[in-house]
Amino acid sequence: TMTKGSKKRASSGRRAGRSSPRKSREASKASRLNFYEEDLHKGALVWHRGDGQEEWLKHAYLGDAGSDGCRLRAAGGDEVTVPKSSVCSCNPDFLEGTSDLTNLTYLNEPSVLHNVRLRYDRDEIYTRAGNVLIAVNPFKKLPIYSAEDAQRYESGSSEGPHIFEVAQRAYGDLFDTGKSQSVVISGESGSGKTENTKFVLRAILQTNPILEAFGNAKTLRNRNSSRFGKLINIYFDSPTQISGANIYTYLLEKSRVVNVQKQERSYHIFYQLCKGCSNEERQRYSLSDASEFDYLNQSECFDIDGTDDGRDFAEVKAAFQTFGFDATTQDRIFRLLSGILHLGNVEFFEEDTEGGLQSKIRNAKPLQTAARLLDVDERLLERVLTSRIIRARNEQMTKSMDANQALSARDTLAKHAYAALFEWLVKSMNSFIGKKKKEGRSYRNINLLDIYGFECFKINSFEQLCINYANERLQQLFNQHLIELEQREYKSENLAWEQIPYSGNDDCLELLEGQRDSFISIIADEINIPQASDATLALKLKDQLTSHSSFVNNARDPMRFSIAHYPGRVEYDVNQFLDKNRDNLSADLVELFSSNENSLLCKLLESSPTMRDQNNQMKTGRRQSTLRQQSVAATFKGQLTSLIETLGETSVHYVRCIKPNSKQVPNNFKSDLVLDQLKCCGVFEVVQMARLGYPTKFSYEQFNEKYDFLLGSRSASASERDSKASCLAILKKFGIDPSQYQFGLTRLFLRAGALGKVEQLQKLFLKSSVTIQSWFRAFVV
Ligand code: AD9
Ligand code: MG
Repeated sequence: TMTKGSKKRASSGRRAGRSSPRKSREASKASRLNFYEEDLHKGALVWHRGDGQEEWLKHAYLGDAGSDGCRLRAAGGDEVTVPKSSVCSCNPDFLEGTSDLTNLTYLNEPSVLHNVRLRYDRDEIYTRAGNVLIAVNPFKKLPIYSAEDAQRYESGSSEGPHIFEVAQRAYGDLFDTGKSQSVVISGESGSGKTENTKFVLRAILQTNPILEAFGNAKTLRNRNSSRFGKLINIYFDSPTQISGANIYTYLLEKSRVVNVQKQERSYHIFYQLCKGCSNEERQRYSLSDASEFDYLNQSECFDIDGTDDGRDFAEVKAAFQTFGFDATTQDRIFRLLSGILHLGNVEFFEEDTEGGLQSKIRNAKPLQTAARLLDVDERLLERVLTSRIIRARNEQMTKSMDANQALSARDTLAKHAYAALFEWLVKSMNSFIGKKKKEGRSYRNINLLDIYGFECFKINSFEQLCINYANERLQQLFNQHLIELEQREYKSENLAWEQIPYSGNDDCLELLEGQRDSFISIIADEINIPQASDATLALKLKDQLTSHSSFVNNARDPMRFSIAHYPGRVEYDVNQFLDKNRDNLSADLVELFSSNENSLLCKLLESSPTMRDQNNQMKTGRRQSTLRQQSVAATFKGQLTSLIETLGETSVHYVRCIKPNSKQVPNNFKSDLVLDQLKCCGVFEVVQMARLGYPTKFSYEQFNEKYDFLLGSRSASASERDSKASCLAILKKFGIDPSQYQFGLTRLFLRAGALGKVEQLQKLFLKSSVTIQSWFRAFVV
């Protein structure tokens, strides 16, 4: 668990590693945001939190008490004298529960928290923070997602913060600006990303039963946790014509197929299959209760409260139908899944032979059943699980494997089979929903991103490192888009502007993915060293990264270290890092896959990109060792980089999901937990930017061209269009306050909402009706 304690330590650890920027940030926050004594009259309300108290409480201000203290009266009537540093200004009553945090007069932590909490208590889970939508997970069904609700956002009669509003805006902007759009939904594990994505995607929800059954699982953080990342790309021919969609997936956690920790589950589909099959299917796939399968019973958790696996299985089957998977194909999929389960029941023992320890299969039955279901030869399967063929020049030698190696070969096979099935399902769905691009057309698109959220468990492995790394990249994009680039532009345009300090996460990313001396670079080298082990990797990591400010060594345990991620510190264990990064199959397993072309398993593995490369290498006789192998981490880095590039070419709408409690229960708001999330994801800085910044920008020519019609019949000449003077005339004519704009070197900069009045006028001219529904309506399958 990311306990309060560990977070505290995490942030102080980071602070220690950092020098002035962080300090000045704290100082300026304190002076600018917290306590404005000059505004106060006697009896005015302020926030106060005493030492060791969890909540901020409202107090009445009574007066200055000298030497940095002031007198307050608590709600109970007691008078106290407290340090000013424990007091924050309170917003006026009429702002209580405002739907946009940028409206708040005082943007201090208790005020923002109070506002979000007040709304949460009223089931108003969405709040705006300027351009960012904050969504607090209600952990209960709210009556705000009906077709009528969507309709109201579509027609413009509802405007409150809502995920439908974001969808509507993305859609509207797509056609207003002609620029592709993205909706990026982020937040910790269990905060509501996938649910919000589904609301945006309502009408193509049909994709979800399949993706979720195969890619989601119960974790300690979330009963329905996404174990893969996905980007859904919807492209349009015209405003009402969706021409297709494409799903890209990122790094499925395949270790879950063979390794599940207590209280968690493997992928939903396995339990659905065991629960939902008919008697006839049960026989055909030799299925019994989930508890009969070692891959499933190791975690001692089979059911999820509120989830009916049998019913969900029916949904998956229905979705298979919709997506054109016929009965034969479904049968092959279920055979493969059952085959994996039976494979997991194969056990080994070892015998001492001349050639070393030789593993033997203890129980013939599961092997036989697995071979039958996977459509591979039983003897061949037995051989590849228990021995390895070494090819040297013209000779072949059989080398025995001990029981551990055999187990590992078995698990490797199961993991690869499942991952290949997942890849293939996505590909098949894509060929169904993705229509061919027509030549010479330019397509506009909307991207929806829903990846796995930041995770911190007691023991964290390579999967968590990848998940958290992906979140760091997204956080960096967020900072760059909303805070950094914007301020850089003000500077280059010579605006009068006082920098809003923020703590970026570039340090941490440098540690993770830098060209040299980073996790990824060290892992990439190490997997190509034949003698390397997890221990040598750990040694190198510790040796080369210790001086890094985001790296926290664990001196007591040679295999462990922590990283100071933007939401807090996470401890990782290096065990299995190397295997998980090499992620290859032995030559024998590759051979197994080419043995039967009727087997779905063989077909999938042969055509999966990673396998294909390996297979080709085998066929051409080039040995692994002569080729530099790419690590899984480096491949993932490449995928993330291209994802970020894709998003960078679009206008991004951010949704930040917040988890109000760790118990996954409704009506439970843990202030410190929420505040931590609001702080570390940059909400305070974004609101500051939105209030003080100039988000609306025009070149002088554009502005003149767009608005000079409002001046009456005169039409500006080209030279006038260029001039600041003409812009100023327009601004003045419409009574826009000079505090609301600045003239930059090349562009006019306006505060948010400055053009409200002018825009309203303009709307009457250009009545546009865009709809949320219509972009999906065309798409209902
Ligand atoms: V992870 O990173 O994939 O582990 P997510 O995707 O952020 O995580 P998810 O959307 O799966 O979290 O939400 C977790 C659970 O919270 C859901 O299963 C719902 O039970 C619950 N939830 C989230 N958002 C809503 C909502 N808007 N309305 C009702 C919700 N319930
Ligand atoms: Mg999810």
